[in-house]
Amino acid sequence: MSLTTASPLTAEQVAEFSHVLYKARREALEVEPLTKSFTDFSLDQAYRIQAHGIQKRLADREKIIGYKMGLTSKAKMEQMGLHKPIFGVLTDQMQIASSSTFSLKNKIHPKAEPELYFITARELRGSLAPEDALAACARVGVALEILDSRYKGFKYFTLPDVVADNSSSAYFVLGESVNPSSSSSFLNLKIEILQDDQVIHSDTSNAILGNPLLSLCELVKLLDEQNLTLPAGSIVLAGAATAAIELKAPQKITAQLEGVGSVSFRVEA
Ligand code: OOG
Ligand code: MG
Repeated sequence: MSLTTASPLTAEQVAEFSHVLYKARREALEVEPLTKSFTDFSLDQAYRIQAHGIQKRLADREKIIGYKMGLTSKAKMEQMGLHKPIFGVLTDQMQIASSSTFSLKNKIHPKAEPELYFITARELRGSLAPEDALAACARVGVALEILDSRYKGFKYFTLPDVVADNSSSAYFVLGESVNPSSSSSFLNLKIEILQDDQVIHSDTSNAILGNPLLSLCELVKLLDEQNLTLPAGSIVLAGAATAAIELKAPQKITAQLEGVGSVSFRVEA
């Protein structure tokens, strides 16, 4: 299965595949990876399927409020067996208030992971240096991302499959944040995920591409490849610093970022 020889998808196939994933999400059904049950396709084509799925959500009156980066740490690359940063789109329907309760009803197989987030103060485009990214950040904070892949057993095997599925995104919770006056605001900070107040995974913020600002730069570069810019006021999840943990009820999930603060939610059946 070589990605370079994948034949282009027709507009009908893009619409069909995005519909399969849309229906799986809405009905909390698992589906086979698209590259397994249909045909092989490239990463570029996967972003077309992702964008088509986002258009369907916009038609459902959702609004784009930011982006998530994925596979930006070794721990995540190893957990998923995939080794290249990717992005997904965040809509307002995906955001959950901090300290709220998350129901497992109508979910497939959700997992949580600890992340840093940025809120940008101005539009960003093209190729950026970390200092440019820093200068454009209004806030940096700690977040929990709740992933829920639409693929059977949370296994998709190929990057195009996960990208088509909006990079497994489902929900996210933003926690405490600071005004990043310098990059020391978030370099080399301990970041942890806790289950019922017990630390399950721990690493440092540098686990994210060596410097989480590089995740923001990478997102802007990936968007530019599709002639897109990152609007001012966007929320950007930088990608998990550690592996994700499965959600089960009852459970309390917390993420802590040294010197910045924490975020948590409770899981109910
Ligand atoms: C892909 C999404 C990865 C992250 O933070 O690395 C991601 C997945 O794990 O299914 O969100
Ligand atoms: Mg993530």
